[in-house]
Amino acid sequence: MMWNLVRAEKLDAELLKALLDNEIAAVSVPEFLSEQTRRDAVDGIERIGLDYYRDVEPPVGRIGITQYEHRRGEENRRAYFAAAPAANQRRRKVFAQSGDLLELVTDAIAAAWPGTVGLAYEGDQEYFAGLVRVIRKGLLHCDWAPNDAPGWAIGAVDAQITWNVFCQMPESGGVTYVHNRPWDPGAEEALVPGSYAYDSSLVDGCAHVRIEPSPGELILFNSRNFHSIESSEGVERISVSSFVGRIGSDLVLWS
Ligand SMILES: O=C(O)CCC(=O)C(=O)O
Ligand SMILES: [Fe+2]
Repeated sequence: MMWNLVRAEKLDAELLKALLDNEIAAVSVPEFLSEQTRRDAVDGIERIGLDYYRDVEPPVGRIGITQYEHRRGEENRRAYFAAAPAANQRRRKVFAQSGDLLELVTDAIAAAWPGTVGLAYEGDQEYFAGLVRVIRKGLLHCDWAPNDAPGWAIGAVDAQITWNVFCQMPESGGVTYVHNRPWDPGAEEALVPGSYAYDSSLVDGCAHVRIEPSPGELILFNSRNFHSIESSEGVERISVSSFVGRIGSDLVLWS
């Protein structure tokens, strides 16, 4: 298979395996959400309202919590698991009218995958998954739990993908770029001090895909690959997402 964006009507095991093994760049399921579901989701998000990330520039609005922000120290880790059940409850409330988008995507993946698929657990403590975000611009970064979450249960994944369902998109901009450049220890040399971003020289000469999401679309890609989101203006770019990691033959979800 070519390292390209693949359009599909639904997910299957072959596509998921190709993503996990970085044999294809991304999978798109256009019109994953019906127009009614999409509108109900946006209404639910607007009713609850957004918070903003601490110390992230440009600002990223969101509903939910992230492991990434709690990655350093035992106290932060405890705080993440203390907050996760309420954050999962809040997500269910946001999507009470539309149907829980995390559940929709989990079901679509579970229907495709031969192993177990579900929320990640740390012993008997659940992770949070299903982050709502408003991204004005996303700098070059990757999401790779063995590096971001050593010592956490998710740190044991041997492959990681991210899914995003797009609830609202600006008329122009907001394009996602995914580069065929998986994280390796050498990449840390390109980390910009005091930021989550990496220097763009890291992906010079690497193949990439340009993804222009439409409202209602589901996009999945291998998040170990470096990726960025072009700036957008006007109507907010609203997405819901989580990571999916492979541990043995099982898939676990978290944000
Ligand atoms: O919003 C996007 O297109 C991608 C967001 C992102 O960085 C991720 O899902 O890991
Ligand atoms: Fe990301």
